[in-house]
Amino acid sequence: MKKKYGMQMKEMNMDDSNKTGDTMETDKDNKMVMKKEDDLTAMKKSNSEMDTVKMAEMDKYSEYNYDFLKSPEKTNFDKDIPVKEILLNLTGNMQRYIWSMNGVPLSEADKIKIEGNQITRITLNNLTMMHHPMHLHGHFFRVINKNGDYSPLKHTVNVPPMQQVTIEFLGNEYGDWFFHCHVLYHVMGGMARVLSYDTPRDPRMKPFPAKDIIAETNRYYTWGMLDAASNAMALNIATSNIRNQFNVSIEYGWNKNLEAEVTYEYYLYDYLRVFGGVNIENEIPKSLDDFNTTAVAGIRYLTPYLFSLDVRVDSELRRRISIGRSIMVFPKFSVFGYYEYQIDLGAVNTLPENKNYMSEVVWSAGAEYMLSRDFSLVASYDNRFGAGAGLSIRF
Ligand SMILES: [Cu+2]
Repeated sequence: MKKKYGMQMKEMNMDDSNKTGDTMETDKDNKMVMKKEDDLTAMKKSNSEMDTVKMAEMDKYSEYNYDFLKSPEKTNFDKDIPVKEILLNLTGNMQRYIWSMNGVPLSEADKIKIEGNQITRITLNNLTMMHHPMHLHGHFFRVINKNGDYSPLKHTVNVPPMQQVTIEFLGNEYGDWFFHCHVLYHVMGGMARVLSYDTPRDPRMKPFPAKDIIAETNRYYTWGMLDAASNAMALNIATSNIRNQFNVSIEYGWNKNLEAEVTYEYYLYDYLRVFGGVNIENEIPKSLDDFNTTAVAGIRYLTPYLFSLDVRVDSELRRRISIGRSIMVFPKFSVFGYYEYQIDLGAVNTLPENKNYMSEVVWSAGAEYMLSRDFSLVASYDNRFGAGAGLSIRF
């Protein structure tokens, strides 16, 4: 028995998991033949090659399927019970590590109203590249699969990347129930909802106000990067929750050039934010005698193809645009570039007599090799600091 099922599983893994039982049987036999042929070819290869092939195969198809689960008893509901259908797309922003449903994290979502003595049928549609084991408190739900009336009852169901799972349950409770991804990093990034029967709150829940759990999914995280190189030092620190971010950046060139900036930015949505802050830099290149401090405001936008764009104006009404991009060309090896153009039309500052405007260009380019999660080797050229190389530390 065990062997039989083990066998089926192995063969089925080669199939698309959406196939029905009938075609699976026929396909199974075909695959068996194909598999044998594959094995013959594989035998001609060296052992190590064969292992690589097998490993790749396992990685690709090592996916269990809920169709293997069948309830010993019927789990279907009476046909007369009304059904409420809900679509929840599982969504997220992996760059900012914010997780959501239908693009909205818990802290910005309303409760989902469900009814007693009604069936709530939820289609979970995973639009991300990660697995999400979705867990509902207080209820067992049916995971609709090929076993129809015998679909299994579960309280957690995994939704694989780019796949859909439909669950349904009967409203036989009262109060509010948490529904969330059980990857704790994801729930704390916002992938959760409250399903609510909209009944008065249970008095025993008083010490656990809903706002606590909502706050837990919208916490501030801090990270930073320190570059120590032969031409310059740079420190970048950011602390951020879903909408708000604070940034500190300090760049100091050993040739006595300094630029530091503190900004607050507000995310209008995942890629666009408005910001304001203070910028300080040395007035004359290669001299720390005089500093120019200005207030700055503008927008920052992560464009399609992941260019970081920054458009701003400062308190001397100078306009500045900058664009930067890092591309990983090989695993662990990336190249990066940055270009910044600032123009002063003399709205506040007095320009030299023979000039209509003053402009300033900053650019840099370099390469980075990741030694580990925390350390990289970096070599770069910056038109203010010159060429150099050193170590980059992430924390
Ligand atoms: Cu998840």
